[in-house]
Amino acid sequence: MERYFQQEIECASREEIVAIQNKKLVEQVKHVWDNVPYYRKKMEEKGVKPEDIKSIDDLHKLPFLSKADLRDAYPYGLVGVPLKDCVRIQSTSGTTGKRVVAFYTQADIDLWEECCARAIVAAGGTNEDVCQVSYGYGLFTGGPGLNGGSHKVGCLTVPTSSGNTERQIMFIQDLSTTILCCTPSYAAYLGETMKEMGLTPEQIPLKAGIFGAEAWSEEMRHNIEETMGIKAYDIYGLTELSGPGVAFECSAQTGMHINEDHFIAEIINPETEEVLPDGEWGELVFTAVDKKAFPMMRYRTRDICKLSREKCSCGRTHVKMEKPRGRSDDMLIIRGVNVFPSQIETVLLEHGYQANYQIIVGRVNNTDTLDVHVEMTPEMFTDNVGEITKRQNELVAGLKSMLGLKAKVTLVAPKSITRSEGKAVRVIDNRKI
Ligand code: DLL
Repeated sequence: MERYFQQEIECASREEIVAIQNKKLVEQVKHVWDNVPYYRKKMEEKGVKPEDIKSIDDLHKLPFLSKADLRDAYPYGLVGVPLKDCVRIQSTSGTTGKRVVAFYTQADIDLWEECCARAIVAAGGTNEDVCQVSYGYGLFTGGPGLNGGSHKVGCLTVPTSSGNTERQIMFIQDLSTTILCCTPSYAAYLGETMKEMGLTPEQIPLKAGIFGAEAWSEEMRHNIEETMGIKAYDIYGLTELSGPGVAFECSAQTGMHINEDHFIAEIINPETEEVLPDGEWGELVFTAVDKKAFPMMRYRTRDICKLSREKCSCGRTHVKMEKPRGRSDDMLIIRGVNVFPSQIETVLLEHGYQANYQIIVGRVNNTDTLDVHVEMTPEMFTDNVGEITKRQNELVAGLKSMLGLKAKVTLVAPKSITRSEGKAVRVIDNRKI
């Protein structure tokens, strides 16, 4: 039987959801106009006044916010309440320019943790569960967000943070952890290590995993589910909008329900900024209608995604987003061809490899080069040159048909690519240096 953390809102009718969104949007626009001069100026430049926004049908009139705005306004320029009312900051793991710093009131934290609690309950969590949070704690939102959600559900919470793989596995075994929360790449690594230790799925007490913070494929999900004997659920979020829990997967596992009572989603064409109908791929844009300390209006996530309003078997009524295909800023342009790392990963997994690879892009004589280093699995490991060449050629052909590009593939020994305890680093683009 499906269980919910907040059934009334998670299963509300479309009319109820729209009514909530309309009311909250009008209030939030007024809040931002009165308290965030940076955004008020953007509205003035676009000729929009708070009274022009009467319902979500007027959303398109509002200006967008982008990462560039966040950098411009860093650190306090987008804060919507007096600093004495803020109780926390969190920050992104971004590596370019200034990090994004997001602010929270206590109420903002409560609603964030409730969103994470909805995700944990959707993955089968109850107060009988032991929930190990192996996302990083600190500025990164993964650890604090799921920690808070786990408390709200009443799980026995094990705040291991990321890293120290042997200790993670020791706690899973000793405390009979039932729910594991971490990045999918770290989950794959934990699974691989457990397998090496000779643990079979039956010997692993876990029943579910809540994995997100980076793109991962269906094949990777199946691998993790098989090695650990669990059901693996996706969870999505970003620091600007609180952190994890903006959207989460339910038992149907056909997309993630967006917590629409807090976040209004739109899909736009990233080039023209035109709003696209449900079902079309484009850039995901969110308006956070409850968060008061860091009220993001029409925030451009850069995540390439699509929305679906098909009825869900779980009973939840909130719109679903598909697994993001990648980020528009992750997209590599190689010899003029758009390449997403997720496409390369799909080919590797289809050929029986695991998601342990690195993409190295370079430029020789003004021509882009694409090198893909892929780990062999222990089962396929060999030093037979003929066999390795055959396998490499198969991957070159697979990549050619997926991308329309010739890549150089190098098979490397198992475990030779550095593992990540947080988000995996898959791309090295030497062209920028
Ligand atoms: O990654 C928040 C989070 C923590 C989500 C733990 C889920 C679990 P940021 O560091 O700000 O926040 O990075 C946000 O990560 O715009 C996406 O590009 C990517 N991302 C997050 N979740 C997923 C997912 C956290 N499930 C950025 N699938 C987002 C694909 C994801 N990409």
